[in-house]
Amino acid sequence: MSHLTEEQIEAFERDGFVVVRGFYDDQEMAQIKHWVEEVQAYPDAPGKYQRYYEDSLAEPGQRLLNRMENFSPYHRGFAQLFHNSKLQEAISELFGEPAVLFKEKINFKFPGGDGFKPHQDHQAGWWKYNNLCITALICIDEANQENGCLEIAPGKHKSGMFKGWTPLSEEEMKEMEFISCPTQPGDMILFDSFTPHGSQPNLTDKQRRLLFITYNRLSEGDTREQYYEDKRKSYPQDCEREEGKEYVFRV
Ligand SMILES: O=C(O)CCC(=O)C(=O)O
Repeated sequence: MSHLTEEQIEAFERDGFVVVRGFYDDQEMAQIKHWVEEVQAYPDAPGKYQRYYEDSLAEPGQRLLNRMENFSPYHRGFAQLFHNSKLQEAISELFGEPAVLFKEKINFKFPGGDGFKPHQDHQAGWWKYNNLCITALICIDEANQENGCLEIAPGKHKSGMFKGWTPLSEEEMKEMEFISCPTQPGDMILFDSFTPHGSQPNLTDKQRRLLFITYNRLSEGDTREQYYEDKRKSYPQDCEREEGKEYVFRV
């Protein structure tokens, strides 16, 4: 059974992304939101899932949970949502072959949480693991221009990768036009790992949570464990960091 229409597949190929409204219904979303709240409440734990913090832009000195990654091995509900599911099937339709989970994260964007400079996901060292990824953004809380929804530059995904490990420069963005993609809970945005995107800070008083689930072609291998092993070394979560050492988020 197909989960995407021909028009949606065409739009994805043309623009490098497609917005699928209401991919999950209200009942499914109530469940997913509950799971997000469960993992959000997990304690920091060295050697397990990975939790990253940021400085609040609103309250100096306050640390905010910014993102959580690699939690599906520690949560049965998410594992079922990501594997052998309608989500994995929809991504496989776009690849034209079976997809395998590469990584997953929740971006929490609490009030005062920062935005993301425009970038291509592939610039974050993903080229070491595969040639192309497709990410599904699942909207948990309404996302809009005030709280920092996703902003995307359509039609630029076929121009290859810009510089590794660095966001896009003003010069590189000269020919790009970023459009806002507001979403409601249950909406999904599918985008390719060469599609330029970013977002603004959250200047409202409510959190804005988005789930990002990334797959690659199964024919390029299952490299998820290797990716997280490498990331634990190169950019460890806050509770695994050495005191006095500086860690800088690059892209
Ligand atoms: O959560 C957001 O606002 C955008 C996230 C993003 O671009 C990323 O994590 O690569």
